[in-house]
Amino acid sequence: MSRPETAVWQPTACILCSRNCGIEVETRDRELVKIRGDKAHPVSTGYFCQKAQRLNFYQNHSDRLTSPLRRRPDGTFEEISWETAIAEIAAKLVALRENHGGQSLAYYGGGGQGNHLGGPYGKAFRTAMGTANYYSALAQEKTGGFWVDGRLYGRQNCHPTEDVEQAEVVVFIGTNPWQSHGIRNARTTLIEIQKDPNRKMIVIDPRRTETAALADLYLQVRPGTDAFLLGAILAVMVREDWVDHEFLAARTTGFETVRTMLEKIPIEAFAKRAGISLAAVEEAARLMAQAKSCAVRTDLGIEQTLNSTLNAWLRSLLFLLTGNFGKPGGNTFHTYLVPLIGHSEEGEKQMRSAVTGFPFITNLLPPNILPLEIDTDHPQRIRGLVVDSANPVVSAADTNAYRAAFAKLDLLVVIDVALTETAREAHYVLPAASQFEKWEATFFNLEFPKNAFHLRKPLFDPLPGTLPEAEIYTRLIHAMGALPDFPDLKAAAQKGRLPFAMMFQKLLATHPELLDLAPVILYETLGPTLPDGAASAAFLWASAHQFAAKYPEAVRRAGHQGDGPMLGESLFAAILSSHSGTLISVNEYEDTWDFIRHKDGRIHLEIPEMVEAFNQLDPKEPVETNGFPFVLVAGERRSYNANTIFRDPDWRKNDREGALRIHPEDAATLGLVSGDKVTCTSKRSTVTVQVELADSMCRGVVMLPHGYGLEHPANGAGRLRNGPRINELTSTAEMDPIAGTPYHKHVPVRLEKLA
Ligand SMILES: Nc1nc2c(c(=O)[nH]1)N[C@H]1C(S)=C(S)[C@@H](COP(=O)(O)OP(=O)(O)OC[C@H]3O[C@@H](n4cnc5c(=O)[nH]c(N)nc54)[C@H](O)[C@@H]3O)O[C@H]1N2
Ligand SMILES: Nc1nc2c(c(=O)[nH]1)N[C@H]1C(S)=C(S)[C@@H](COP(=O)(O)OP(=O)(O)OC[C@H]3O[C@@H](n4cnc5c(=O)[nH]c(N)nc54)[C@H](O)[C@@H]3O)O[C@H]1N2
Ligand code: SF4
Ligand SMILES: [Mo]
Repeated sequence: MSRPETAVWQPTACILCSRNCGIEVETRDRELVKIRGDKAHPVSTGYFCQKAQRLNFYQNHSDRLTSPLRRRPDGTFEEISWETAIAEIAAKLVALRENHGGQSLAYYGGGGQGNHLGGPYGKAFRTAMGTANYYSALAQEKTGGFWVDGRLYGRQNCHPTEDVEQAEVVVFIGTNPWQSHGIRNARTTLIEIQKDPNRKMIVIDPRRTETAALADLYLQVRPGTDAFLLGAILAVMVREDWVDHEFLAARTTGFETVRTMLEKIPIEAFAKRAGISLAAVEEAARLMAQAKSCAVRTDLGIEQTLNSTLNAWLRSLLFLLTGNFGKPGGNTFHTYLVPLIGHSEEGEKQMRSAVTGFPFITNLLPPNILPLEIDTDHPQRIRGLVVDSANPVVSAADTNAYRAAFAKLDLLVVIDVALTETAREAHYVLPAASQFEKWEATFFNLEFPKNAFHLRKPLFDPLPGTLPEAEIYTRLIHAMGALPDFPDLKAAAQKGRLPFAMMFQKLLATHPELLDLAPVILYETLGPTLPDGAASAAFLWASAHQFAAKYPEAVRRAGHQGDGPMLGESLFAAILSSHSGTLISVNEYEDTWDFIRHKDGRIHLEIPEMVEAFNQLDPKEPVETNGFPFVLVAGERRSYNANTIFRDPDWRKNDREGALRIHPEDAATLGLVSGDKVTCTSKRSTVTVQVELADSMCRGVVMLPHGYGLEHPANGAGRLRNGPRINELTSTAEMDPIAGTPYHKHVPVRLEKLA
């Protein structure tokens, strides 16, 4: 094909982080040739970062899969047809379910940074498998926070977001949005805050990050001590009576317990334990409490470390005690078109994993326990696992434990676009169409007061041999005998959505057991009637109706019209036709209180388990290093890493080897200069890395980037590994007791210079 005279720019989104910025792409053949921000995207409005420029390395590389693969006894793979693959996998899943119960099956992944449209199909597939076992990367980071939200607000999916853009004071704790983004149009937003003399930025991070360099107040916290620091800040607020009594009285319960708890602590000793002066703690408390508005944004730095769940409670108390909730520039809830998470009951109805008895949070189990749930003689162990859109062999704690456990499985199926490290362990590998080859969407729609949804149209046909997840799961569910045919519904769909809606509602009313299969039913019935092959978006029709029924005013404020079901129809029509994304809801701040799910409509500040954990904090200096004098932060976000989404190291424009950052004085004691090689040894293993001296580091702390250690074909023969595989160093045992979130940011290590 010759290149068209005028470039055709097509809208889609970047798939590298939760922002999913709208982009426009100029394509040639199957290449993404030029990329620019899409000004029509309702949230990102033209913004995008340097990583998006490299997206062609995701779309086109030599590890793309083009055929289902089956492992031979000698460990090599053979190509098989889709028919064979689906039939054999389905038969094996059904046999495992019948012989050992659905409990013996599990599912891992179900959507990365940009590909969530397959998620509901994965859920239907879990129904067919008869299992609730769902492992997800979200349980490597956010589940402690979700659990806290459940207690504070009544349901684990009452999720607060942060209005960084309007806040007078912005607090970033354990996050580096300059590199990781996570907030809207991060770099522009950060620079705006920095330039505005009336606004202040507080950053709490052991490394003077790119974000910290812009801060008005930077607190170089010792790794793993945020609970002490946040406790000290909160205690100052209470001591000075810098709390919002009006808000606390009107909206919350349990303040007295929290106050008593905070009044008891030795503030200066807590501050000292965190490596921060009392004056700086007082200044932070004053800035947050006295601002007209203050928003708190936290991420992995307090989640993947000691006291993960406790940290989530304390950070919530920062905005709740100061009354910075449900108002502009504070923290607020948001709507969800398709909920990213659910809710797990506690108490008598608490669901637990079979072997370790670990509780589900938001219907998820933590990857840290998965090897233990497999690699055991327990009769209810996991024997069959399906992994979709994840690479746990490198991205979950303890690569070697994962490998050993996966070798024990009767069946491991991996659905991915690439032959990953996890796929190499599988019995079957199923090739998915890439995110630019199918209809896609992200469910990271966490904005308030204006929330948006972006259904993306494919840029290309599926690479020959690949299928979208919707089709893969539907075929599997059929082959498992779990999906009836619905000729009448199909016929009704051909006549129009109104007759279809009536029949569909009647079907679910008479067969409520089909509710969990609704996405596949809609895919097969309504799906074929949608324009441009958008069948896999069919379940959004139901989502749009539910959403419009729940938030009619907010949907109308977003510009959609109609009453009753017509509002849902017009929302769905807008989602289908606006290829750069569309506003779905515009809320008023008063709506915040309707999101609370406690019966009394209040925020319950007191969480007994958290009060107890807080009371156990001991500010005395720990002395034991047990031969591991450094704390390794395993998994920093930098300018050229993006989880394990890119496999070809040529995508990186710098930091090709993924250097170990170390403070120059620490380096001097080991006789190291930048570029030297060292071994980095933890309790679990040793990796060899290159060092980079960095003044931004704090003494005693070293950092390695996330997402390295992937293999790629070498020129010539064999495969090469690019950079350190950090999860060889981490341990499944090092995790939060409540949420099971790993201590990736707190790995004790020693370093030795290589000759
Ligand atoms: N460039 C890039 N961006 C990404 C990604 C990527 O791979 N690359 N991944 C995306 C994903 S999946 C996620 S979840 C987000 C994560 O985004 P972030 O959480 O912002 O990223 P990290 O760099 O992992 O960790 C944030 C900060 O925590 C600090 N930290 C370490 N230990 C501690 C501690 O004990 N206390 C405190 N207060 N801070 C500590 C680190 O120094 C680091 O600056 O990034 C997303 N964006
Ligand atoms: N030590 C340490 N470990 C960490 C972290 C850390 O900071 N330190 N960070 C953690 C965090 S926050 C996260 S989110 C996880 C991320 O780790 P994972 O949950 O493993 O997710 P990704 O690395 O994003 O892997 C995405 C996979 O999806 C595949 N993929 C891409 N597009 C598609 C598609 O359309 N369909 C299908 N089926 N597959 C697709 C990619 O090829 C890749 O294999 O890592 C965690 N692991
Ligand atoms: S990596 Fe994140 S911030 Fe950068 S363009 Fe992609 S989605 Fe936007
Ligand atoms: Mo993440």
